[in-house]
Amino acid sequence: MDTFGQRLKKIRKEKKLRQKDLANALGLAQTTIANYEQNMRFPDHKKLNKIANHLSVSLDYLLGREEKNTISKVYIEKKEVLSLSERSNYYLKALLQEDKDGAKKIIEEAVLYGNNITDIYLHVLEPALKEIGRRWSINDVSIAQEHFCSFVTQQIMSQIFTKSVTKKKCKAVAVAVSGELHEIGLKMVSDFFEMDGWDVYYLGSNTPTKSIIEAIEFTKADILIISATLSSYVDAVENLIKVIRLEKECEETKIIVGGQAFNKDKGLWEKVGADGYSVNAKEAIKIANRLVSKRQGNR
Ligand code: B12
Repeated sequence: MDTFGQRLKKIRKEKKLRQKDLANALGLAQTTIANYEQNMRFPDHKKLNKIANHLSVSLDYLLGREEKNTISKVYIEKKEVLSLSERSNYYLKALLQEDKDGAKKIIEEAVLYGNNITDIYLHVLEPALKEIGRRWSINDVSIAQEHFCSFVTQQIMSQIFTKSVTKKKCKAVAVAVSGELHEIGLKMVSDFFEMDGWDVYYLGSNTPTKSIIEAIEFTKADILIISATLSSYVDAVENLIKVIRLEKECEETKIIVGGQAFNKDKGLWEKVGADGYSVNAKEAIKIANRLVSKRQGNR
């Protein structure tokens, strides 16, 4: 593996640039480039990004951590550090060009620049998925593209997700009812809980009522997280909550609901008999922590 200095020199020479040319283009002194190449100095993250952009290489390649320059074709055009919404647009473009490696790089770089995983979920991945849905509804994106984008996004989420080191001793079960196949929102909420120190028993989408009740009983869950995207499953959510409320062993469990079906009608969560609701994954944690501490206070 090359060091950063060796790699920089190699790329510069491949591009037939003199140290002076590169220095001028980046607004640096020639001696700075010479020092980088001799590993005497190391650029800060802004300069590193500038160098990578100017040379059209990925950060991993520039740092000598990768043997191949895997930078996204669409990403090469960008010149500055991106905001999260710009990053979301690049992510979407890469996905729609079936550029899986490029899409991953865009997200990995967001992590490298110190963005919170939660912000990347909410402000990069979620808007990109919603835009894909919008384009699908006007026949601008095919079903195959939509499936591919969902798959890559789930892979990326597993890749960047980091569990909290501090455990809270709080347990949650996460589900969507039978028939409901959307689960990325539910997974995001579950990951947020885990990052907050919760232990989540994730059952995912399309889960039968009986299995949900069994899971609550044996995990002794503090919270049940129910996600619904399609309004046609709201009745099933209401029925599920009714059944759970009749179970003696589930009486300590608080229930929160969310997802696009509930976001459309802000009062719906109360009508289905839930204990709480929130519009997104970040707020869901606050509601759950509040419900659990209230319950512990009542004991
Ligand atoms: C990917 C996708 C799919 C994938 C799902 C893959 C998977 N493994 O999840 C597949 C291909 C299976 C699919 C199928 C269908 N889909 Co679809 N799908 C989408 C798409 C593009 C993205 C969904 C997504 O992940 N969004 C991103 C997540 C992060 O957002 P979110 O779910 O809102 O979650 C956030 C919050 O709501 C909240 N939250 C979520 N859950 C919970 C729970 C709690 C407790 C709390 C507090 C908060 C919370 O936190 C999350 C993070 O902030 C959407 C577009 C869209 N607008 O979302 C369409 C979309 C949801 N689908 C739609 C449709 C119509 C369908 C189908 C009926 C299509 C068909 N004719 O077959 C089927 C239905 C399948 C079924 N029975 O469920 C429509 C729904 C329209 C409507 N108004 O109801 C949409 C909006 C597309 C569109 N613009 O028309 N779909």
